[in-house]
Amino acid sequence: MSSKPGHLKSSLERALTLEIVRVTERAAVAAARLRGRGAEKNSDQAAVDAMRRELASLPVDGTVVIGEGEMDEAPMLFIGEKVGTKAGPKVDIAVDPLEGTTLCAKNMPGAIATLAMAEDGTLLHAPDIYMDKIAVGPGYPRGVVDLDAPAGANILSLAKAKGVQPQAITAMILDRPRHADLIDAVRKAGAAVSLITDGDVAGVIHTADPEKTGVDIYLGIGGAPEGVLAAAALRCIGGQMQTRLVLDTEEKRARATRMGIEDPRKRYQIEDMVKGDCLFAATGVTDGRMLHGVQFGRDVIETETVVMRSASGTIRWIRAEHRQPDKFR
Ligand code: VTB
Repeated sequence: MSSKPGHLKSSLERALTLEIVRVTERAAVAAARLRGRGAEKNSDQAAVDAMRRELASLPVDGTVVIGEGEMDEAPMLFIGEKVGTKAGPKVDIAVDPLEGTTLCAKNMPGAIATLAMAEDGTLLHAPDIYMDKIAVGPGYPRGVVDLDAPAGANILSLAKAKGVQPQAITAMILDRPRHADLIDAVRKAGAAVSLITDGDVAGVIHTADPEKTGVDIYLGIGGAPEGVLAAAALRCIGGQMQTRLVLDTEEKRARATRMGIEDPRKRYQIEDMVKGDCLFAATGVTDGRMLHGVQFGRDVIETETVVMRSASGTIRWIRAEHRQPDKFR
């Protein structure tokens, strides 16, 4: 089942699922060594270095489409950087080696190392700007919530579809002053608000399993790159997500145009952000609702990773015990 260099396969090879786990594990361990040190830049850099090193040996012909920034501002994992051995399928890669740098620096819950991979040319090339997002998990009729509807109406519609009172709905929202009205509207509709300080990739993913996470809906404005990563995860698990880039200045509109975005007002669905088959992986850096963080034992390092594949819809939770801690150096 190995593919020849340059050969484009219709679906991503199954074996790559485990390969990408190694990549997010390495990044998570590197960042976790600096947990709680108040060192945002250093922990991010450590995660970037580790991820880049691992990506170099991945059997793909990859291009980073969501990365650390545009070429002139990021020396590593910049948008457009080629990664992998080239002996494998042509793929788009989205990375956030440390999603939640502040969470890691303060050793607060929810920092992850994450990566998505999709067939060549199928991931939205989103500039590093804001994106308005709404997401719910699987099992609801299409269009149950609408990015352009008032928040209260979305809560009521979701509650009805779930067969509960709005009081039984919880919305997850980033704790930012820009969300004051949104938070008010959700509470007025009767729902509870679960605030997070950072980490909206995980925030969106929480909606996929409300029984476990207690989160029914994700709402609000966060990073666009994080939006594409989250969309890749939901493409694998199921669920609905609608987004729109926040292009509120001429400069941002110009950047978006340069990245190939033709309609600045476009409302994206999951399949507009991730057009084909994809894989998604995330490893916990700090403990979170979704994943345990890295644990450093005397002779063993433990990691927990969730990895998903859209072609089969399989979600694997991989608890790894690394017994040669030196390999992480
Ligand atoms: C979110 C969150 C990230 O940025 O995307 C957020 O998921 C949005 O930016 O973890 P602001 O902080 O400006 O609101 C992060 O917090 C950091 O990348």
